[in-house]
Amino acid sequence: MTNSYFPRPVDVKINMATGELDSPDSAYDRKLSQMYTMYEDQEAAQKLLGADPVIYKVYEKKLPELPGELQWCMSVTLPGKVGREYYMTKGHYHSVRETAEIYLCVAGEGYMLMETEQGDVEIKEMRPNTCVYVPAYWAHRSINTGGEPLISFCVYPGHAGHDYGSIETKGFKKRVVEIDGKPVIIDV
Ligand code: PAN
Ligand code: ZN
Repeated sequence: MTNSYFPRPVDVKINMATGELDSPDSAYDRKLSQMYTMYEDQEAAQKLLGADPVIYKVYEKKLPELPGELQWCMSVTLPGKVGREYYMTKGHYHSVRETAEIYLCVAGEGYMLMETEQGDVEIKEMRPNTCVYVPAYWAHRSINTGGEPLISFCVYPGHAGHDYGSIETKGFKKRVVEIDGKPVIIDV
């Protein structure tokens, strides 16, 4: 090596039933107040804002944000709805668009909604032991359509970064809502 950067191995224990790590470097809760504008039903969102429920949690190990390294985390989307729309993550593109991600679902049920800037949309079911590959250039959002937390182990390139702005502005082209007690994918 020609510089002082030299990574060390890291190990961590994961509670697959809850998504918690024994020693996370970062653990955060995303509450409704931080994303309520993303929901279809703004009246329903406003009514829930007083209680300000946690929509999802992320437990991370902080690793070098460099090409060649990997970042990984546990993503836990809680069960619930805002109006008829299921709890979901904000969703994002990677700042470095040429970076992909793997999601291994370990618990719960739902969907991975993916979309490109050219307007292609794909949605894949998430169930325990389902592995979804999110290719480079695809924005991605987890949606929990079940009654238990939707828990995934996520791995992506160290330098990927997160671009939330594009999705905050334009949203996704599809939503997942409950109609007659069942999840239905609708156009926005
Ligand atoms: C995941 C997500 C996690 C939370 O680790 O960051 O599921 O979703 P948002 O980042 O959209 O709030 C990931 O895709 N990382 O790249
Ligand atoms: Zn990502």
